[in-house]
Amino acid sequence: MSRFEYAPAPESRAIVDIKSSYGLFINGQFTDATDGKPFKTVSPASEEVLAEVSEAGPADVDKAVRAARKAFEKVWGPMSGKDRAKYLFRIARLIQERSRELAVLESLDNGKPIRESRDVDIPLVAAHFFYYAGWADKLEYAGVGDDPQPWGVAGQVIPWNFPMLMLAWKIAPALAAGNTVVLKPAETTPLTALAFAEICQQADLPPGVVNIVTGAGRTGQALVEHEGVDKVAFTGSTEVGRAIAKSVAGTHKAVTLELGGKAANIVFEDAPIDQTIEGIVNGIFFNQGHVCCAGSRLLVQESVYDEVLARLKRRMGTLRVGDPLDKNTDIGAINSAAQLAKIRELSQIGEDEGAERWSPECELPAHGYWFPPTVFTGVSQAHRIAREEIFGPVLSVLTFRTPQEAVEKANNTPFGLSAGIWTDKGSRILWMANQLRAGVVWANTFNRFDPTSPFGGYKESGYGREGGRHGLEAYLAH
Ligand code: TAP
Repeated sequence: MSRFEYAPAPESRAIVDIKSSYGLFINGQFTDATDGKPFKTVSPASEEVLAEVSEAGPADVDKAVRAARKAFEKVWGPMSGKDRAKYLFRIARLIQERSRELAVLESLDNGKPIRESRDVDIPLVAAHFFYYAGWADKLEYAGVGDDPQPWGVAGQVIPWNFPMLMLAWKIAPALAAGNTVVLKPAETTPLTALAFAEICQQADLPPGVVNIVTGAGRTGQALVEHEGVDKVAFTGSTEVGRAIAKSVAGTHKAVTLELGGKAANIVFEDAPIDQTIEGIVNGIFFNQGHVCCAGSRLLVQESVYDEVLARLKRRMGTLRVGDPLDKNTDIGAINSAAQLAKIRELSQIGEDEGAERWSPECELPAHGYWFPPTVFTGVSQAHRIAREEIFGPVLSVLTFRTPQEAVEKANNTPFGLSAGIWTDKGSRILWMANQLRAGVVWANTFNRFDPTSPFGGYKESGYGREGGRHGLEAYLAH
């Protein structure tokens, strides 16, 4: 594969003002960490250092939790739902006003295409704040009884794949329900969370209601283990989720976990073919496949296998990989060197286990972390690429003959986050949706998100729901 030099478009860089260093956001102020060294956040597309960010140690986490507790007891808890809503609406509007800047910042720090951060991530962030603002004065309808009460202080830990959207999924319902929060963004993508901290200042949110503690895994661990935290909300890997569940077991803390997935995207012979090819592409290549609910296992009915594969490969040949800030880019940069290594390793294992690997001809930039869109055929259920989450632009294709066989293969995974069904028959959609052990089932579409709709998994994909009324309920004591 050839390589070319990538330089970010200067006009896009001009609309964001990235500071050279950032402190932690505690009690309404940016402050230096008392212990821990700063770390660098880099653009995965160019490997250029974007900023230095403070790493919060246990003493800083303690300060943040205390600030959140005080704000909960003195200000946010006693405040009426109607008044809390005013702050949330204000935050939503500020996000809309700063949306262009936030989209560029997200693409720079994460590597995702600007078309996605501009048209999907940031609009959904604003939509979540608007949606939950509307709930703040209607908590008695949240389904937890007549006298719903917030837990208190929520400790929230999020991953790097949708940095600001995951923040919105966590912070908007928590605040609407009357909790205060301490949130730790992922180490590789802290910048939009810090921009959100500025937005809290702009919105005059009372100090301590939102606190942002940047750092690595140990910062997250200090947060979830802090005894002043009443509710833990985590999104990330099943491995870390398991460790968190163990650490909170037997404590007073409530917990929700959104973990990994290995979704089946199931194509029947009567599926509308053009729409289906777009759905397969969107299912696995959206956000470079860094999506917990990605359609990473394609199950195709044998009778249409040849046609689907031929058309899929043709479509993959038109995907543009490269500069995340170019509006024509379809696939941006892999978020980190570590994630790239993981994708390479699992792809090599796929080849070694006998599956056939294919990628279209594509030029990749000389610097940064890149992986071409890839499809594996001849995959069996025992292959690791059919069982493990790759979290990259890599699709494994399997076949089936009958709907029953499709269900068995789709459910043959320890995960249970999402699934997709492509067929012309409404009755088959309903039958399949009932058989599939997946929290979210899309029919004739994929990767569609909406703040009104609950999201979450079965089995090793975690427990609890985010989004919709269910997402609010998770922040209220029963
Ligand atoms: P993780 O390594 O689990 O990291 C997630 C977050 O937890 C990061 O902020 C991380 O900090 C922090 N963390 C690491 N170790 C911790 C510990 N011992 N205690 C507390 N926090 C800790 O996952 P990742 O690599 O960032 O994300 C990829 C994984 O997340 C995939 O498996 C994916 O499926 C899953 N994911 C699931 C969903 C949903 S909605 N189910 C959504 C997105 C991603 P650092 O950043 O410093 O490591």
